[in-house]
Amino acid sequence: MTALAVDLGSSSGRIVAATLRGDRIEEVEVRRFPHQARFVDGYLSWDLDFIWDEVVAGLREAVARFPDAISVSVDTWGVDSVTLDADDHPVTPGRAYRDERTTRTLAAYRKRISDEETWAASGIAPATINTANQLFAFLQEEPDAARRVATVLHLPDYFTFLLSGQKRWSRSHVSTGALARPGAHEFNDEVFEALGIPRSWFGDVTAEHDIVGPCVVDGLGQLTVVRAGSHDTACAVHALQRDTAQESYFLSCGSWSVLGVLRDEPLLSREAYQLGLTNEARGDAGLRPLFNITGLWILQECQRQWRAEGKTHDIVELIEQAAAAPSLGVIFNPDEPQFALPEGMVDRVLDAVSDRVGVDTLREGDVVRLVLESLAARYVRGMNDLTALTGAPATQLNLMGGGSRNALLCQLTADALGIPVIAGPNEASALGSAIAQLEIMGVLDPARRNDIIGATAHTIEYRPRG
Ligand code: LRH
Repeated sequence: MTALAVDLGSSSGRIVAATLRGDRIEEVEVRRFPHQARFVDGYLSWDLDFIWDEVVAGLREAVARFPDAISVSVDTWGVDSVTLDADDHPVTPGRAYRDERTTRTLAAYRKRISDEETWAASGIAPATINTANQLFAFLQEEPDAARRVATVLHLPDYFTFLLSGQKRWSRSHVSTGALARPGAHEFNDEVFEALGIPRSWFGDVTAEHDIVGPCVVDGLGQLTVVRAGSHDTACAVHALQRDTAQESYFLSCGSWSVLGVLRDEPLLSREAYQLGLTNEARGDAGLRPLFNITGLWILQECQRQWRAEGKTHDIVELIEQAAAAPSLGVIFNPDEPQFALPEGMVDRVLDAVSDRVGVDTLREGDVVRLVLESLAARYVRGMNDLTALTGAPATQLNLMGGGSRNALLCQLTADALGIPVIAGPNEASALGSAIAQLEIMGVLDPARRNDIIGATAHTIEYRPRG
């Protein structure tokens, strides 16, 4: 039996066919497409129609190649949503979380609800990217458009709606937006009221790991649409081999570095708030308290700049050069807001260290090493904070997602942490989605999950050097 995972990241999307064969899952990437937010009407926006066309084309290709495909589930990056009019058409292009409108409206937002209140109301770290901030900015800056809105769907729920005709508000994605109570089992009406966001735009929070209904798209009628975890990191942690005797610490490494731990209850202490922790939900009933750290986006943006300048930008070559480059002995803090913005990233990175090291002669490999060492140092701080909050020391860190293919990053992280890094699976979100789908469809017994992950994920252990 084959499950189809539609895994949409903020720089690329993929459709993966995952077939259960004995004690392992065989994955085939049927389609992958790059995409990027662009300015429309002065706002950084996603091309939802382009993404949807790619998803449908990928799914049609997948059912042609895998006639035993039974299910499909969509997961996406966090916090973004789609505003729909009464006829269910998007009112504006899908606005992107990196747009600076939420910075412009932040002071007004904080007058309505302070950072402490956001944390107390949702268990989510206050951040300008949060869905709550984005909808507030939308109301402030585009009031005419806002008047035409009948429904707001979170991004994966929008695509699930197009696939199935069913509108829902999936818990794991909802949890990223600061609109729900801690634990994200229900929306927090007080937040809606304080910000003036019409509660009627949303229904109730929907639990996941459930069947949605038959796929209504032409040619895809054999598929059952399921909710295997709507947020990409929720799917990724479903592909984490769990040792119930120890805390499961994870680092999901893509454009973002999502560093967290699996828990049943949120971590809601004042210290957790001060450290910037955020309590997001899993696809099952559990939680994943974590730090959202600006991650390989910094490197992706450097590559974009180098490509435009006609310099080396191939990731394999860059990592080789970085591995051969000596450490500069300085780092920068990836949490600084300038690293979250698009464009001119190489200059920003160099600016951040130019008072401590000569930057004029630095080559691409030196910059890549500087970025990776800075990320590794940030992970150390994050792990120290997490273990202080849980009270449970870490014996290893499971580094999953695309970053697990970056051997230098894995090794530098193991060296900096002083504990082994278990790298893989690299397509963690797609694998987690597929496992959950097969479980939901009754094809796979959840008791076999750890063994299936072990047999499927080609993990590599990086031991700390020195
Ligand atoms: C990673 C991620 C992360 C953040 C961001 C917006 O893809 O989901 O957890 O929420 O996207």
